Amino acid sequence: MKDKIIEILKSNADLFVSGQEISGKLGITRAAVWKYIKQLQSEGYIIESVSRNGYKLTFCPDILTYEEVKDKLCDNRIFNRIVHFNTIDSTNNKARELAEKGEPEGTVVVAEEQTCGRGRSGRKWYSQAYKGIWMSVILRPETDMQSASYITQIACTAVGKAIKNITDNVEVKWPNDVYLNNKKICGILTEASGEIDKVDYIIVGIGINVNQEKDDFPDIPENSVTSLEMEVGDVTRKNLFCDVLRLFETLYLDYKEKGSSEESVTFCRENSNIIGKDAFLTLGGKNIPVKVTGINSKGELTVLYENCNTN
Ligand code: BT5
Repeated sequence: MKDKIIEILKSNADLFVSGQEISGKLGITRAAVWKYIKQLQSEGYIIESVSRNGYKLTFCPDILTYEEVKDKLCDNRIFNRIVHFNTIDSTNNKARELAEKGEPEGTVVVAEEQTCGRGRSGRKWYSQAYKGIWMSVILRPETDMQSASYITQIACTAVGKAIKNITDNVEVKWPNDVYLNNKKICGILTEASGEIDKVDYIIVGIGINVNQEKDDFPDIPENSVTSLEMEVGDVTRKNLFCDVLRLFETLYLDYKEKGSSEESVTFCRENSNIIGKDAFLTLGGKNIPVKVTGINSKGELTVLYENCNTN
């Protein structure tokens, strides 16, 4: 009901709409309208209320509800269904739960705050309220498990390109991080379910730091993580959220319909911050020193051992 009230107020931009008109249109009492207006005000909407005139919307907050992003998502073919939470444990958990129940491809789960945001191997992911974009998308490509790595490259590219539209010096750290000015600004957690040769669904969790300050990352070494606020100042989360989804969709549909992943593999290669660097390859519990030589056309990292060149 709240979204319907916002819709009515938005369609009367800068005009007062009477409580009676809203209650008549929605078939609810004027007292109920008032209750919803109060809730909207507590979410950050500024709604003037003047007796005998009614209500006038003067400001919309930077939140990621369907109502706030739908205009920018209306041309999307798949990423146009938003499931929004104020607080949730992890958007990846919720997306998985929905996917298990048959939720279709393209559903986007997004939360203003995650209480148990996680990275790979259960590592903690800081996801404070309104400070970033915490989202997970459900994909159902007709392909095998191997494709999950392409999908991570596609997500890195979408985020990388969206941030490049705001500022320069964006890099990708294979396989799942985006860096800005040599500091991690985004992490991606891809989780797949199905058989080796047939994916049932893939959940791509994306965390992008937007409004954090230095003190928001207490256990992480300074200068290894950052946010857009720390690097460039104020960025509107809802615009960035929609940009990422639009770019992601274009790259994903190219991959799904034409089998093409060249654009994302090329982006990750050209903007890589590990090609040419020394690294360790963990094999059978041992750390083997290697030099990273590139990213091949399958999106895999290529490395040089002491005596031979292998994937
Ligand atoms: C990742 O893991 O980078 C994947 C993070 C995915 C987060 C998204 S948010 C939406 C969705 N729902 C979830 O629950 N998760 C996904 P990994 O490569 O393992 O990196 C984790 C490490 O990054 C941690 O051990 C910290 O050192 C660091 N870290 C934690 N929070 C961070 C943050 N907000 N920004 C940058 N680095 C962070």
